[in-house]
Amino acid sequence: MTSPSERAARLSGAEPAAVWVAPGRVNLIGEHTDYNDGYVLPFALPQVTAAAVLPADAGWTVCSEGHDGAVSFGEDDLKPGGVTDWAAYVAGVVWALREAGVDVPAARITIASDVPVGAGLSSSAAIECAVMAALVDLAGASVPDQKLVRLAQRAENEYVGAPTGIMDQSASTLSRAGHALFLDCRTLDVEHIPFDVAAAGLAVLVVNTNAPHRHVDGEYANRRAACEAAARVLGVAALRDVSAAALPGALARLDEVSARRVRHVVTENQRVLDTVDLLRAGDIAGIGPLMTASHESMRDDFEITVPEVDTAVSAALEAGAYGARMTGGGFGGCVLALVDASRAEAVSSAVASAFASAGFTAPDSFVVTPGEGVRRT
Ligand code: GAF
Repeated sequence: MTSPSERAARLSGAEPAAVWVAPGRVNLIGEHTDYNDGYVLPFALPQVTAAAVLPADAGWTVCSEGHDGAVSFGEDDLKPGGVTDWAAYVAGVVWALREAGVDVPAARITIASDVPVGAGLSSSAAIECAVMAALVDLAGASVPDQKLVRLAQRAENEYVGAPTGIMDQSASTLSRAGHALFLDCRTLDVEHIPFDVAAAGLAVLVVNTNAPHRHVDGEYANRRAACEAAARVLGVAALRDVSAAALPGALARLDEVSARRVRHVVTENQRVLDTVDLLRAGDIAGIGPLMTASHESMRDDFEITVPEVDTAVSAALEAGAYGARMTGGGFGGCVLALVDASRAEAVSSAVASAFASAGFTAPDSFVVTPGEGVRRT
């Protein structure tokens, strides 16, 4: 099968001026910590979205191999709500760049992708980051990476209207092959942590549960609002400012549900830091229990899992995974399992059997290694 960049170039109908690809991501650990100014540890997937761009006479036209017909928009549409549905991710990028003073030339933009959509693997950020890099290139502009990340997040938050944090755009832009991206979401400081699972005889298995996303937008916004409300009650700028030592005192000041939300965020931040310490020491298998503890915290305290992901985690652990957890925003999506490389098939089969017994739609499983962030092809 041809690559997304080849397909995007072919669909363009003429030789593109530039083709950029940006990856989806998995998050090794650190869920719902990004909008609390905390820590995350994602890595880029080998699967990418490609954006091919060609200069045009006026306005912007977007085509995607995943959607029939082209969507065109002009300057008058460059306000939140001006373009809706899938093309909003592209219009939002044009809008955010222009808001930042980049003179985005008229263009025809063609998209092709291997990142599964609706699976919590950050297909939205992959589109945003690929289109942003391609348009900046076409404009002949120079924009620092951290600024590109902020602008892509702005497109998603303000133009598309999804109140997400900064993790996905950071992972898609800043990741390095063979490394996990340790990101401080307050400062945007990054450290590339070597994550060579294969050299350790291990593998990261992604199980796409294929569970339909349930109430995902409303529930995500609701969790974010609960965290921000709790931070106000506790008198801190963000939950990042509640240390593990201060947690018992903080919990005593909150109602029962808010206390569980806060406990997830504070303990999850600590788990990211502990995971990074273990990886720095070269102990990859040692992070397994932290992954599983993260899952239990998402299931019991943050309440963002669904039966399919809980079943996938339990089945993977029973089949010998070192650790397993849901990755991404929740309410469906994918599970990561850290396994011996030689056991990847067996764990994948065990999860499939557990799904069949439970009457769930069959899952898809695949092994991933950390890929490179956004790049020109
Ligand atoms: C989604 C969001 F887009 C991220 O910002 C992050 O909050 C994640 O859910 C949960 O960790 O992917």
